[in-house]
Amino acid sequence: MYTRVWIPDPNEVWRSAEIIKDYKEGDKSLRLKLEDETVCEYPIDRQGSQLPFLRNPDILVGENDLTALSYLHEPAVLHNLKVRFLESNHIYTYCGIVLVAINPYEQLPIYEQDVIYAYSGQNMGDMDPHIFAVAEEAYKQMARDEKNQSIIVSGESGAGKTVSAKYAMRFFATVGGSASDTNIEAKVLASSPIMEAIGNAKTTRNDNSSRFGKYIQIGFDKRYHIIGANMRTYLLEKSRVVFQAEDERNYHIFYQLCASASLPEFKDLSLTCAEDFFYTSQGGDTSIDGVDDADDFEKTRHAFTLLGVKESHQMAIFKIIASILHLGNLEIQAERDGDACSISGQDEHLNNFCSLLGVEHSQMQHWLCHRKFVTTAETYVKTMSVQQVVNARNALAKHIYAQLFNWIVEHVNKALHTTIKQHSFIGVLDIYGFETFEVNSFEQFCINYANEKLQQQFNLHVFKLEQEEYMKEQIPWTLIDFYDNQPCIDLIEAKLGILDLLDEECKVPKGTDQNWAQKLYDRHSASQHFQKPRMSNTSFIVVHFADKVEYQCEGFLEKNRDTVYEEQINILKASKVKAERLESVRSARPAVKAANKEHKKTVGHQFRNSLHLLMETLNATTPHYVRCIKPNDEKLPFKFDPKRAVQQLRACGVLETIRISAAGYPSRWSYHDFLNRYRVLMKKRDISKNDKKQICKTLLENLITDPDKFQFGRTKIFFRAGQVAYLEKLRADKFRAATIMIQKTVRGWL
Ligand code: AOV
Ligand code: MG
Repeated sequence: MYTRVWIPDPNEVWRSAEIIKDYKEGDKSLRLKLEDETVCEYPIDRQGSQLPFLRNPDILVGENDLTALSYLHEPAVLHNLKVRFLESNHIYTYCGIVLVAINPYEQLPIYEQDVIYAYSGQNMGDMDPHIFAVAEEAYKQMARDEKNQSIIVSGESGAGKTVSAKYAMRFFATVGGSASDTNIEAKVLASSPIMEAIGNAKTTRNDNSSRFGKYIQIGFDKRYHIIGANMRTYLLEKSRVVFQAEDERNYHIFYQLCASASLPEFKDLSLTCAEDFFYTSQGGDTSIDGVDDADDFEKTRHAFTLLGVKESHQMAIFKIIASILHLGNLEIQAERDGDACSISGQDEHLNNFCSLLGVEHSQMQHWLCHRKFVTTAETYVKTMSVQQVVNARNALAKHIYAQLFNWIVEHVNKALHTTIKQHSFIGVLDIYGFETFEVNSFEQFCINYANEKLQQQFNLHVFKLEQEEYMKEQIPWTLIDFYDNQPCIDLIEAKLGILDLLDEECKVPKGTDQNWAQKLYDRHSASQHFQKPRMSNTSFIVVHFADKVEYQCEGFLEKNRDTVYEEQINILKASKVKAERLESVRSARPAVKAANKEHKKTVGHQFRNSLHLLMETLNATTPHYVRCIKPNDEKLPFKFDPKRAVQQLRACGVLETIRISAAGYPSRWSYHDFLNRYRVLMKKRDISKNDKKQICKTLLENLITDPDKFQFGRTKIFFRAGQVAYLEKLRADKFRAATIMIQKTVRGWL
């Protein structure tokens, strides 16, 4: 039998081949036969260190746990996932403790209630890999270890994180359904459509992309029934409220409301279709294939009602949403030489904005176009240019939306709150995935920074767990090093790192994005994770664990400061609308005032703190990891693009986990299973012995000469990578020899 290998391929990433001439030391190439029977010479360097990766024996292909593979390398992992996905439509595969989930882009009949019941109470290894199996494992461990659990879902934009998180929550709602009639499970599930309406939007990557991070803790009582939940959210992408790139949309709720504008109860909102508003039409296309915004709006309202948000409060929410749309349509006219401008008192959108929010019309008209400056000596009012007015107006719109978002989160939390004592919780983390666009700004920087932190949490945990297993099995083990992304995290968050320098530049009165860029170049050019692009003085590159990303500095300072003009806020505060939900909009901290104080916290600073808190929380729980993979960019069902898949496997740390496993003992068999499979390699007199452990020892010491290749644990035998393949070959040879003998005998008879 020829040695089967993988060679690199520009399209398939890895391609199968056979070495048809034995390799001798000093050979400059290998003679290979490809699958299409062509023969080629494959160049290798003199030491033979570039020998191609070896293929796994066929018995291992299609394994539902990648760590069972004997050769653990990228081509093996990719091939195995592909075979499972394309040949048997299996979207889930384990990679040790990680569940890999490939987005099928097709509704599969694997999520019904009876499937939940089938997984409930089962052991992870006994069933096909599934998100329900991971959820069950978390539920079981919560009870067994009396410890809080987390399900951490990651993967790039559109990979299926939000869908996975929802299925996990559905599992808990079903198996942890309470006996009482509080309907708490339904309420926990109802939080999803609400949060998606106000925090998800269509991007070029995903029609339903989460633009905020979410950690929802589901609380259980002593009998492990759901008693309530609490949600924490992370940095909403506010810029989307006022700007959408081509083919993208604003938050769904705007379109849902516009699609229902003709309903009699919404007459006062003075809305028309989404094409008519600047804040909802910049992306060009206001619709999403397969989505009916009016239908979805019904679902959003229903969810609000289920959570106990009164009709009057719902109406107040919709009024605020509508007011933002009117704000975006103001007609701002330049005056004098362009250093002043005005908005007509007749502007219908200004009228609508003011009446919807109950704010004073002439005041608003004035302060949208003027700014007050306070110095120690005097207070004076200045006019603003059109651009300044637009910026201030946009800042106000973003501010109102963000306050509304926070108010709704608070309200959802109130509805899910319980006074019953919580025994333990399971947290489900669903954040925005790592992303790179044509133009990357502050938002992408924060999103990718969050993913960098999560990756580190993952590395530390996987290593710790792996090494603990060796201790438990009493395997001699010296702690080993692993790839640590701490240097990249330091570059971002340590003293005088990117965020620190950004905060400093924000404090300098005449600070600019450009000056900040210069300071970054001066300070960090030596860092391995930082690069200055050759052709640009206004951008910088961070070498993230997942990919290199170039960030445009323009706008960082403004987004980090996040200021809104005090005068505009003051008018909102004086709003005559008495409904409670405006409270938060009115009592919003006037950012300018705070900025004048020295210690106003910047967005970057707050985000860093909230991530630290998140890590603390996660580290205090037992984590369960789900890694989602997006198999193609066209959103086609069961299409597997190996290039895209491999890029994500590299990025999301699945291959890292494999590497970690490869440094240790990736394959393990219980003594019992090992005997069953390799009985054929044993001598009769050895098998008759009673001590299974001893039989295995005798056998392996005979078969594998290098004692470093295996270890005997308390209950399992541990193998280094490649050993199971070797044993499989011996086993196959043995069978072949037996077959030949039988054939000879039979021939002898004839
Ligand atoms: P994301 O959360 O990972 O992206 P989603 O969970 O929103 O991605 O998934 C994107 C789309 O893929 C969904 O709207 C579904 O159409 C489809 N999909 C995902 N998982 C499944 C599944 N298990 N079965 C069927 N279809 C699925 V982002 O939020 O953009 O990072 O910020
Ligand atoms: Mg999502």
